[in-house]
Amino acid sequence: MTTPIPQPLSLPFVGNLTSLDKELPVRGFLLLAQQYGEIYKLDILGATSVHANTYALLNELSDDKRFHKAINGPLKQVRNLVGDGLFTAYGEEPNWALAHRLLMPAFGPTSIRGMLEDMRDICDQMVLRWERFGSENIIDPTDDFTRVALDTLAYCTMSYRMNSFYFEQPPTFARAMADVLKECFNRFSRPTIVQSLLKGTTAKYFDDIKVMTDIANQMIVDRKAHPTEKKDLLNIMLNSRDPASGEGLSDESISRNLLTFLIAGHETSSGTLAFVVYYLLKNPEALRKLRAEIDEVVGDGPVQYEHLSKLPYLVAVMRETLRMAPTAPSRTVAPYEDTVLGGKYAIKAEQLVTLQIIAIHRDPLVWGEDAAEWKPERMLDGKFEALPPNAWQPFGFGLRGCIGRPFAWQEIQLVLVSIFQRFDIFMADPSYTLELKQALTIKPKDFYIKAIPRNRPR
Ligand code: MNH
Repeated sequence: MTTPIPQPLSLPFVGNLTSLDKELPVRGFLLLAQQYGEIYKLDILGATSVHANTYALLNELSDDKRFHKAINGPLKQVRNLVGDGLFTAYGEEPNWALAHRLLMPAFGPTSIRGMLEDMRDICDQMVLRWERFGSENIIDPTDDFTRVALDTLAYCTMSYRMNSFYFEQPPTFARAMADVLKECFNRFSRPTIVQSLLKGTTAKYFDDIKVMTDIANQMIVDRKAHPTEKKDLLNIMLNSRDPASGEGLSDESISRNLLTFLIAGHETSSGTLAFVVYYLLKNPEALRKLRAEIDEVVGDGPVQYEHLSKLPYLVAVMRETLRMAPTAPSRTVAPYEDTVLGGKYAIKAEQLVTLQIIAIHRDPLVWGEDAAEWKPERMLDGKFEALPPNAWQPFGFGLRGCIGRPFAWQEIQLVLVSIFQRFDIFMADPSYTLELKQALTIKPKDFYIKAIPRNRPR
């Protein structure tokens, strides 16, 4: 016997459109999870989506044999830019498997370790900026972290200097990318009829896509004309061959993946940095503990690779932040075949099922009654390792899980250590409490800080 999946009252023509929160989708989904519990479905303009909100369902849905990643919504629009690049490829597209095999080692520990100096180059630009700003200047950390993340990616993947810290306005590439991503989101939210009327908007969208694609293609042409020994991702992609078939990546696939790393890697990382700073400022005791750990392990000299594995409290802070504020707040899968979920909900083959990770990460059955509180201690002393399987999932799952995780982890650690080592940081408005903004990812909204160079006793 199966049970029907609950659904909010559906209106003629628009279905459940009114249940969506257009400005801040996660807010709407969290509300629906409170109202409907573990699962609900929505009909939006004729398309049905099922939404899962508990750990039990997440664990069942984390199974590459029964479910595959679905490319839908804004993600499908992102294909206009990067096509079958790793992030947006359909699982059956041959370039996904080839790029996955060839790129896994490129994102392995040795390779990422080799990028530390390039990451430091960019991080130091931000630190210097904050130092020169002085203590009275108000800093928009979300904005500066976006510059760090984007510049780091461009530099580490293709040795391209975006130089975001040198300009008030974002560089052409960054501007085009921000506009394209925003428009991907808008295109997905608009009815087709409205979309077809927006000729100018569409033309600009494809112009921006061309701006970005031209830069990536030019990188490949330049590198082929002037080869270097550097082990950036561009060289790795140009030189890798599949051991089995001897096949390499086509120039088009390399270009698409270069752009994919910039897209998949910059907002997720920068949002995480901003959330960590927010939670630390809200929890002075945690900040004090982190400070003590950094002072003891790193001191006031440059962060070395060896330090990064000796910062358990920092790791707990990052894990807890990604639990409370997973910057990619949901992911969508579909079953290969008709199936039954949770022993009672019938799901047809290829029915979209969205995992509301932000809601699932607060499931009291896993995280306890204080699940809605930020407490890094719950990730310490083997407690993280003892979590039930798949309970913590900010980086997705399985075959289609995040390939950039070690890259992001090292970069975030480097930036956090560098700023808390050197600055006393305060909220510009001490009464600020977290508000979110959302495009493809979530970030803190209207969050501002001050950074005062630290006066440390020697
Ligand atoms: Mn990342 C996939 C989260 C940093 C490159 N990433 C994913 C997924 C999540 C995710 C979730 C799975 C999405 C899905 O199932 O639809 N990623 C993050 C977070 C951070 C992050 C929270 C930082 C914090 N990601 C990065 C960085 C890079 C990167 C940095 C690149 C350097 N991510 C990817 C790519 C994929 C991905 C590429 C797609 C992998 C695949 O499908 O084969």
